[in-house]
Amino acid sequence: MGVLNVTPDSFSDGGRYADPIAAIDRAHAMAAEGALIIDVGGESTRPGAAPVDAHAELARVRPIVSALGLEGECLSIDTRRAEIARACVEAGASIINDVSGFRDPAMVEVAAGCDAGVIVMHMLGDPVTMQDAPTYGDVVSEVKDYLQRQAFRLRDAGVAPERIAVDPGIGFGKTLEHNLELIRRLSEIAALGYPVVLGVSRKRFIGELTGVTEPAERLAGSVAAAVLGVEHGASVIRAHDVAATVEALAVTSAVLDGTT
Ligand code: HH2
Repeated sequence: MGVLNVTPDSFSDGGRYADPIAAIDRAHAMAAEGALIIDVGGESTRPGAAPVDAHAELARVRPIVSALGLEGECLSIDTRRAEIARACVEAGASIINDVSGFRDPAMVEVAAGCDAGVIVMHMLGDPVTMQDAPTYGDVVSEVKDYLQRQAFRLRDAGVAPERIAVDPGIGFGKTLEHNLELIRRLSEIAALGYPVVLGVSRKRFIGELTGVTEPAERLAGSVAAAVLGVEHGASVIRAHDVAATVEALAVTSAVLDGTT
């Protein structure tokens, strides 16, 4: 899954693809590099980010989703807002990626009223406060229980289980140790039976481990985390650097299960 942030302020690529032509070119480039899904987002959810106005978010994402949808790309819309999810599914998105894990009943309703895939992600609180001393008893069991509960809510509303994927939400209300524990024990989350999506690309914990302060330069650490994620059960890797990630995962799957 290639990341396409059409925002002015995303933590690693804010402003680069705010122009629709640049965004569409970037989507084509990621597809050519091997991305099977393009994840379009119009709101930064980096720690401390304030929410954007719904009109502004829709104005950023809808033209891109419509243009790419017409070309038949597999698109995911990264949003916490029901009206944005609905408009983008109508415009051609086939996956709703909600970093707030379908907490909003209106989001569950949108999911139930369409046939898009859904990604249920775990986040502690909201982006403004999530990194204020996050605490858990056992981070893996708490995240797993939350994902299972939210998946049941979706299923109760009529979303077929085959449409659901889960994501532990690396960096969303987690310390370095929490992130490492979640990757190390990702197979426990995969045991829920839903495909696991993992977003580690360029994140702060990679910088904390490597000393690389510029997010766009965290490639080696990001690829290492992606490979380990797949080894521990991830099915989808959300990445900014698609070519390098696709190459690394080709080797990983060949070694793990003979897929060449
Ligand atoms: N991470 C980010 C955004 N959306 N979605 C899923 N499912 N999993 C993730 O880990 C995830 C996500 C944050 O990364 P990015 O989009 O690069 O930054 P920003 O939120 O600043 O736009």
